[in-house]
Amino acid sequence: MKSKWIGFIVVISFVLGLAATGWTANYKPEYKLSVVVAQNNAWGQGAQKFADLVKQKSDGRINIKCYFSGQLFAGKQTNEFLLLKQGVADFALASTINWSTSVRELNLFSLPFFFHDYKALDAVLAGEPGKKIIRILDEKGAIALSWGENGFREVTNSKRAIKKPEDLDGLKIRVVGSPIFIDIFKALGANPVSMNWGEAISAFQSGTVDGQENPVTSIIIPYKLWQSHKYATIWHYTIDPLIYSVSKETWNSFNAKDREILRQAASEAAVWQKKAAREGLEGSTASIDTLKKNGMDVTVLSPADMKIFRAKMKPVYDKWVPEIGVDLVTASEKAVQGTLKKAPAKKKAVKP
Ligand code: X2X
Repeated sequence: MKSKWIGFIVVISFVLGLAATGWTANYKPEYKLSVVVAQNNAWGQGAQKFADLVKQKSDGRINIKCYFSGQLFAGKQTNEFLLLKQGVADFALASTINWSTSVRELNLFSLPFFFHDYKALDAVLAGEPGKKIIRILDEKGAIALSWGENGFREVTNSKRAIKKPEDLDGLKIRVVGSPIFIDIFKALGANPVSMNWGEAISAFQSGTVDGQENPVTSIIIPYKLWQSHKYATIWHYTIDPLIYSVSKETWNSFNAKDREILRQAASEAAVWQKKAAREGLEGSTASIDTLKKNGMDVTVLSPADMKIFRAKMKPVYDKWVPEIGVDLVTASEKAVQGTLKKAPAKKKAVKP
């Protein structure tokens, strides 16, 4: 009888002890986080930052391992969303471009010359369009915890300076395997080829493609693309937000306290990551200077130059706006316009 009581007390103390440490039976020893790029840049480092914060805030109970350079999807980056849903990855710090073949609304960010500055992007993400996209992702099986950033995408190539659409004529440009990019570069007279990032790096080195498009601070500098490309054109033609995300199945396995920890860690990591992605670009020319210092010939398009490129994009808009959703594009346009409004003129002092 006595030993029965002792056994009972031991079991109860064990359960209470585990509850105090926050132990939950169905937690995995390791959660997998997918990242397309290496750890040599703000994107990869932002993923690691999130994993570190989660570990620290959960006292080591939630252990996220980052799989860099597309290790989880064997190179096919446009499969990332499906792999997250299938449980190959639990988490991702994902580019909207790579998910846009699974979630068509994400092509919004690839509409050419739609977001002209960070203010426009921030307004869309913080406003109703951003919230709508988060709801759509949720319906499709991914919980978006916060927005990170790869950045405005600029074009580099080994052949010539691109100042007007004709300069792109016949250039073989590597793009991500997302159809809107093929349409954009075809409309500009180039010869786009889709390729995964891993293969793209060797294609730049061997010269099997003439050029590519990616953000300056996040990709062009850390990957030292000046080693293959002499010319860069800063044209901000598309923007590439990142999504700190978790599959719905994995999300549902966490208790409320740990979900809060994940949200907190994702918003803290995102603040750091976005700042790092904008470093040397926002209110600074440091990143452009780095390109020049490394021998690149940099063309910065003026708003008037960009208008000439934008005028060529009509077929892209005609095809892709209905695909993305007219309502979503219109609401985003409104948010962008809102950022252009001039501050109200100061009232003139009334003379006595
Ligand atoms: O493949 C690219 O160009 C990259 C790294 O920017 C993305 O994953 C969208």
